[in-house]
Amino acid sequence: LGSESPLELLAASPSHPYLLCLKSWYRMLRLKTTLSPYRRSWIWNQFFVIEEYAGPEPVLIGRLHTDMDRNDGRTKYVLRGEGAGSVFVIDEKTGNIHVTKPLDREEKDEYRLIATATDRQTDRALEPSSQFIIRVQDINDNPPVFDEGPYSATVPEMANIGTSIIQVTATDADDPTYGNSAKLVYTLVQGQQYFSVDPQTGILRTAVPDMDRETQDQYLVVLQAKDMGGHLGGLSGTTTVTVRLTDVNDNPPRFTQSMWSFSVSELAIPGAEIGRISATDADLGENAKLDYTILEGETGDTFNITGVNQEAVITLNKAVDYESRSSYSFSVEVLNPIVDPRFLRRGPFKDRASIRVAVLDADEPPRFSRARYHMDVSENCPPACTVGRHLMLP
Ligand SMILES: [Ca+2]
Ligand SMILES: [Ca+2]
Ligand SMILES: [Ca+2]
Ligand SMILES: [Ca+2]
Repeated sequence: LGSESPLELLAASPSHPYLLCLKSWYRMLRLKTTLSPYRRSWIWNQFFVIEEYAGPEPVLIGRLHTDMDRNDGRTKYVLRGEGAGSVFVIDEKTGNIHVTKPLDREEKDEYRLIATATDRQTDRALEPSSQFIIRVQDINDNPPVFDEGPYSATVPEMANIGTSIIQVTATDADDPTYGNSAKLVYTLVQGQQYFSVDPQTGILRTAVPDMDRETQDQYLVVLQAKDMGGHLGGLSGTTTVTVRLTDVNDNPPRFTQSMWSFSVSELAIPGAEIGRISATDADLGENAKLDYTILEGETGDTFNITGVNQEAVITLNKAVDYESRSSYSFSVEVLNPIVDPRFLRRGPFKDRASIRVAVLDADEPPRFSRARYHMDVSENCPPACTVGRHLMLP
């Protein structure tokens, strides 16, 4: 900086790890200083220390120097402020500043200090005191962390490719403004077959259009976030997302048999149970709701059907008579009342079965053909004489 700048910042030995850093900052400082309309005699305002660096000896950060220093030992350099005397020590004769222990940028990223140069004999200031900053330079010493994981999420089965499921977020404690130490890229470690993740946003999406809940209803996805922009040598963290498929109505109901045969005694009274039939539906809840009906036909209203879940009960609605009709045949239908138009191409969401009911002849007690009879008998009838005949019905 020449004679115009009486105080200099000098870098440590060329083999020192901080040298490059200081040199580049030194150039920036020069530029800044040149542009400043209010130039002061202290020309530095920042030093750098790479975090977490530990050597056998206190590490030299840099050196304060003033042109007023005639190298006669009269100049005394003094450091005050944050960490002065403990974290940072200065050689009061040479102006060399050392850091005494490893620093953690994630704990404290800068220290504000005040430098003073005084005449050792007169104790007068050779330069006005000036504040400067020792900035802690980031290294990539923190892996990405998924604070909210493990996650769980749901997506409807059969959802279109690219359906958004959940957004995962990892954080990285390193410096987001310097280098790539906190630049994260998301990838899938497990579940690539069915899912994709946006490398930048962490949004998990479906990657296939036909995930079927009835085949597999849950997936364990393992996601990774890697810093250094995902490049080799970056640090990584993982999390899991348990993806559960929710049901859609993609399965029609099916009777468990195509035909049932039952029998009923002609003595059975209306309301009597004739038999039970069943149907299945692989879906859940409303999508598996089954409505049963007896289809219109010659049977009329002789029978009733009442469905409860996957089972339906056929009951007698009207008395039957073996002598007038000994068997009945009719069709029953089962259907899903709520259908999803997307799956109608898979066929009608209903099914039919045939029912045959045989009426059993019963040993009926004899009945009088009439409820009341009127007969005449002559007064001269002997102790046993025929009064009349009546017909007993079978
Ligand atoms: Ca990092
Ligand atoms: Ca760091
Ligand atoms: Ca269904
Ligand atoms: Ca389903």
